[in-house]
Amino acid sequence: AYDTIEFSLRDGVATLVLNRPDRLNSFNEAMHQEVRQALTEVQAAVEAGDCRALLLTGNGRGFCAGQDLSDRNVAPGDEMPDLGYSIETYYNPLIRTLTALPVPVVCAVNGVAAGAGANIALACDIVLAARSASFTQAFAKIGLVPDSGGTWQLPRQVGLARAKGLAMLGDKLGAEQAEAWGLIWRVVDDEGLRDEAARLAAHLATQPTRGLALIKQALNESGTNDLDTQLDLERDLQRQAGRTADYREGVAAFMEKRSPKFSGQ
Ligand code: T3D
Repeated sequence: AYDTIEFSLRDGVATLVLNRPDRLNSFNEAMHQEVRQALTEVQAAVEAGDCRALLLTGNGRGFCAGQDLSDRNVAPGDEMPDLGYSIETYYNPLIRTLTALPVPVVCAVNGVAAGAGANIALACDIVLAARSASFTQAFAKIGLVPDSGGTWQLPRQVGLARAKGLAMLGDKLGAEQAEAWGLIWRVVDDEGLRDEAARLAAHLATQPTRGLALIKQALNESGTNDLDTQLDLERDLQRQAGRTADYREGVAAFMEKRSPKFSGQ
């Protein structure tokens, strides 16, 4: 029973829907708490083998407009909020949880993704966006710095020139341009987005998910490793992957010319 989100776990897929549509699903304290609680449920279900993919999306015409600014409107002379505390307590743990979650995280960006909302989407593993969706690093327009990993993700995904343009101008980047720039996986027609994302998450949940978790780890760590370190990491992860039941099943199915049946073990 959540108020600001919808959460379900079915057939190995956890679905978390941001649900404050009148505020474009911006984060207030209650939504932070509920998202955290739902992700704790996801972590437990992953450990129990009951969850093999997570789908994140939003209700209404926005995906997420970042921080709810009505909680930040202070009169001159009043004490300013400590945004570092908010980042440390809420946004950073959220990004760390999504990044470390050992199952694929699919994000379906159903509308505008602004501020931290944009960077939460970019922290997911496979990002689909509705054709009408857009991404904006809105921070600069109110005197802030991109957070939630934006200053790390953007230069890696689109290069420094485009990262600086996006971060300093805060313009809306349309979904098709975001796809063309390599910021997201794919654009989907608006009306098909939710179904397509659900299909993709359901498909991933039937795949060798321990292997997928190791792929996620390898690609995430490649952001800071040199080639030598990455080669060593690949060796170690391949050793682990090579001991999974799903690897044995994958090879057996190939040799027997049949479809594999993966268990996530
Ligand atoms: O503070 C900390 O804890 C530090 C962490 C910060 C992380 C951050 O995310 S900072 C950045 C915060 N977000 C923004 O600056 C984005 C603000 N919103 C916008 O720039 C625009 O709303 C959008 C570009 C996202 C969408 O524009 P548009 O024209 O499609 O919609 P709109 O009319 O501006 O918004 C619709 C409604 O949602 C509107 O309310 P109303 O007039 O219908 O009653 C608007 O006020 C509300 N809304 C949108 N974003 C927010 C919001 N209300 C509160 N906070 C928001 N972030």
